[in-house]
Amino acid sequence: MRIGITCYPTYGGSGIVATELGLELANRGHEVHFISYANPIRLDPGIPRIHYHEVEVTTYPLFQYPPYALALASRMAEVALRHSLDLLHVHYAIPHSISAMLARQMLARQGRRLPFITTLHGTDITLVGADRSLFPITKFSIEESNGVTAISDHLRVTTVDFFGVENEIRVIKNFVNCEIYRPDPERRGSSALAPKGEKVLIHISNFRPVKRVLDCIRILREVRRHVPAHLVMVGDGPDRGPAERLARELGVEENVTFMGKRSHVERLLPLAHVLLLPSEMESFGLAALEGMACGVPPVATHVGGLPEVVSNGEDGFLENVGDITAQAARVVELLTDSTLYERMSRAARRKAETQYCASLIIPQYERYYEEVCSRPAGALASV
Ligand code: GMT
Repeated sequence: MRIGITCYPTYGGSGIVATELGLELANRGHEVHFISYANPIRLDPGIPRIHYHEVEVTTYPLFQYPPYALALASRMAEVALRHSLDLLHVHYAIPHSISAMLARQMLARQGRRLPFITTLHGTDITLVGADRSLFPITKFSIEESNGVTAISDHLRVTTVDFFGVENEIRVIKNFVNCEIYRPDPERRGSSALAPKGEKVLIHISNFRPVKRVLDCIRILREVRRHVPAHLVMVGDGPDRGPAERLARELGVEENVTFMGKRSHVERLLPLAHVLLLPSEMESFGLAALEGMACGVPPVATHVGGLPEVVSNGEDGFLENVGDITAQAARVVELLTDSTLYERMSRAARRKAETQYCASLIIPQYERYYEEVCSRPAGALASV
């Protein structure tokens, strides 16, 4: 098939899932066209069957806000016509699905069909969609999509409850490439991350408030009362400064490394012992899955879709949001009980392999594409 993919190209789970999906689809023989304002972060150049089309947005003194959604719609229509795309697959509802809807209408004028699928990732529903100014258009964008997927059962139920939409929302869970993300027990605790041979804790996120990155610093301080440990913070965002400040205030700045943005986290994860994910909300928790594929058990929070990914006490631990004492105690348990650690590390890898490998999930997207494209034209809303 010829598929157009649109996502936020910067750091963030939805962009990562969209990019990895495109790479996997190209690997399976599909032509994949990324349409976005920048090259997606994990997309290296020169990959066969992967194409990138930049969206340029005109600035004009009259425009206080550049009209990105409209420029994107124009580019989608242009790319779809020129490359005979079979469908568009947009990640994150706002504004991508509205742009896709406009592109579909533009092509319909020329007698061409261009169905589009919207994949909901979480904050597009729980934060952006929940905002009063965007609620009606988010609901409309879901209703207008030819197909809608959600990355967890939890997000599907939340979306239906919240918006009262009646169209089917197919759950296709996030995935991980189990060949690229794999354990490397020999290098776990490598001096590259822990100069003094301490145990290594790792956190990966976009450092937005919803991730509660400050809790990672507090957890580290608690853990260090029992076990020598070093915390590696990967990513960047609004809470990086406050986290650095807190590390200084708590006297653990020497024990935390802020690495900034990294595009190859599969090279760092296998070097860590435990992954921290103390989020306020996660519709899925991709970082937890990536860690698990590398045999790194997550200590995370009991929220959103995380219980679908992490089986508490089997392949990781889930505790209440903000309960630093409980989360730190779980980390200490893992770091001091090698039998427990090995059992959980193996179970985490096994879960990723048996339930979340790209080879299991990508065919679900392929079947869904076929299904949406083969529906009779009348079944395509507004076409
Ligand atoms: O968590 C973020 O701030 C980024 C956000 C995104 O859309 O980029 O992540 C969401 O999508 C990820 C990929 O599907 C999920 O793993 C995250 O759980 C989800 N984040 C939230 O629901 C807060």
